[in-house]
Amino acid sequence: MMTVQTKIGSAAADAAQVLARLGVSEALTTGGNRPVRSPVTGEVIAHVHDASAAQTAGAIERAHGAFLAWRNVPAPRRGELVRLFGEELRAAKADLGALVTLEAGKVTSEALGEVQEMIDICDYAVGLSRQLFGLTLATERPDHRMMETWHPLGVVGIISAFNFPVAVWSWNSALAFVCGDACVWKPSEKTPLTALATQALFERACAKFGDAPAGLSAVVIGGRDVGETLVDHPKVPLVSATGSTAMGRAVGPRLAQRFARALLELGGNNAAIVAPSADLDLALRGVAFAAMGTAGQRCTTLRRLFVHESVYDAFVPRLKAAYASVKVGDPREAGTLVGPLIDEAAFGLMQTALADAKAAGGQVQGGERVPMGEAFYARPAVVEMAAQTDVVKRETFAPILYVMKYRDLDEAIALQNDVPQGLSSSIFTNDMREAEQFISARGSDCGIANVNIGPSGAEIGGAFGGEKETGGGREAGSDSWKAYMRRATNTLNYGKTLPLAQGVTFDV
Ligand code: UN1
Repeated sequence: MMTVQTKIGSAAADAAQVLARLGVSEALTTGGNRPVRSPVTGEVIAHVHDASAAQTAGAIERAHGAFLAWRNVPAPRRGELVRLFGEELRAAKADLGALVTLEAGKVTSEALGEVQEMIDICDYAVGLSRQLFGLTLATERPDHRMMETWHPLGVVGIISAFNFPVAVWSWNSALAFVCGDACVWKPSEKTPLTALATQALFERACAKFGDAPAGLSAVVIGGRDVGETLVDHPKVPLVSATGSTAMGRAVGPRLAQRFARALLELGGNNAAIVAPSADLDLALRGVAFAAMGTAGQRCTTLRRLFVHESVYDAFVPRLKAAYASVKVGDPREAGTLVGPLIDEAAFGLMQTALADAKAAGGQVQGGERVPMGEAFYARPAVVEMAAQTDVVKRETFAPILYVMKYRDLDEAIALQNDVPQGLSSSIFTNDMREAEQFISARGSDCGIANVNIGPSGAEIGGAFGGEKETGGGREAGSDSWKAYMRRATNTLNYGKTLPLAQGVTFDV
C-alpha cells in the first residue's frame, strides 16, 4: 500500500487559529449540533449550530427590515460598503483562503483564487453601483416620455454549494447589496465555517461603513428545512441556488408556486473538443487544469473530451502520462495539484461511475483511493470510451475524464450537446472556421463556450451560468445585476391633453 504523509490532528488546530484571526466568535463554532469535517484529514474541526425554522424566519424578517432602509440609500453609497468589504477580503485573503482549503479541500492556489474571485466581484459591484441604468424609450404620444427605472427587489436568499463555498455567495451578494437588497445565506452543510468567516468580515466592513442597517446580511446554517424556509418565505422574492440538478428540481417549482424568482446554477457535464489543428501543448495544459483542478469538483469541470482521430494517438498518451504524474495529496503542501474529495459519499459515487464505465467497455486509468487517514483522496481517472454511454452523460462530481475519438466536427458538436446539462464547453483549434462554428448558433448549446481555453475558470466579468438542466440562471458580470432588481416602466405626460395609446378614444 502506498504511504502518504498525513497531518492528522493539525486541521482542527489550524482551523481554530484561522477562525479566531478572521473574527469568528468561538461560540459559533463550538458546542453546536452539527459537526464540520475537514476533507483534508477527515477530522471534525468544529461543531456549528443549526438555525431553527423560527430563527431562519427571524433572520428573513430582520433582513426585510434592513432592506426597507437600505433601498433608500443612494446606490453609490451602497457601493461604498461593498468597497470596504472588498478591502477586508484583501486583508484577510491568506486566512480565508486557508479556511477554504481546510473546509473544502482546495489546494492553496485555488483557495486563494476563490477569495480573489470575491475581491474581483466586489470591485465590479462598486463600479456597477454608479451604472444601474435604465432605458429611455420612444413613445407614440406627443409630449410624453417613457422610461425604465430599476428598483431594489427585497431579500435575496442564497443557497450555496461546498465546492465554491464563498465565491458564489459573493457573486450574488456583492451585486445584491449595490442593487439595494438584503441577503440571507444558507451555506452548504459541508462548509459553514467559511460562511461564518465571510459574515464576520462583512460585519467588520459594516462597522467601518457606520450606518448599514442591522440584519442586511445573515447566515443561517442547517439542512433541508432551513433551505425550505428560505424558499417558501413570502418576504424572499428571489432565491439564488447553486447545487445539484435534483436540488434545483425541488427548489424551482416551490418558488414558481408563489411566483418568486429562481436563479439556478445546477449541474454541468462539460466537454472539450481537441481538433486536428489544435496546439497540443496548450490543449494538454487546458485539459489537465479543467479536468483535474479542484479534484474534479467544479460545476465547470471538464468531464468529456472528444479528440479528433488524427491527433488521438499523439495526444491521449501524453494526457494519460500527465494523469499518472500529477501530485495528489494534502492541499496545503506545495506542489499538490489534486486535493481530497469532499467526503466518503463523493468517493463512493466516483467508484460507482468507474465501475459503470468499465461495464460499458471503458478503459480506466487511475481512480484508486490514495490512503491518507480518514480522508478520501483519489487519483484522477481518465477513461477511454468507445461511445458516449449513459455513465458519460451523467454528472459525477469527481475527477473522471471520459475520452472519446471523433471523425467529423458536426458529429463531435452533436455529441457534446447530447447531454441533459448545458453549462460550459470548449474547443481547441487553430482553424478559424471550426472556432466560429463552435460558438455559432449551430455550435455549443451551453451558457459558456470557449476557444483554446478549457471550460472552467471563468472570470467574473462575464455572465456565468448555463442552459437546460443547468437551470438557466446567470450570475456575476454583464447584465446579471438585473436579476436582483425590479424593473418599472414609467410613462410621463408633460402635455395638456390626454392622447391614448393605440389611438383609442374615450371622451367623457
Ligand atoms: C462552480 O463550480 O460552482 O468558472 C463555480 C469557474 C469558477 C466558478 C465555478 N470561476 O470554474
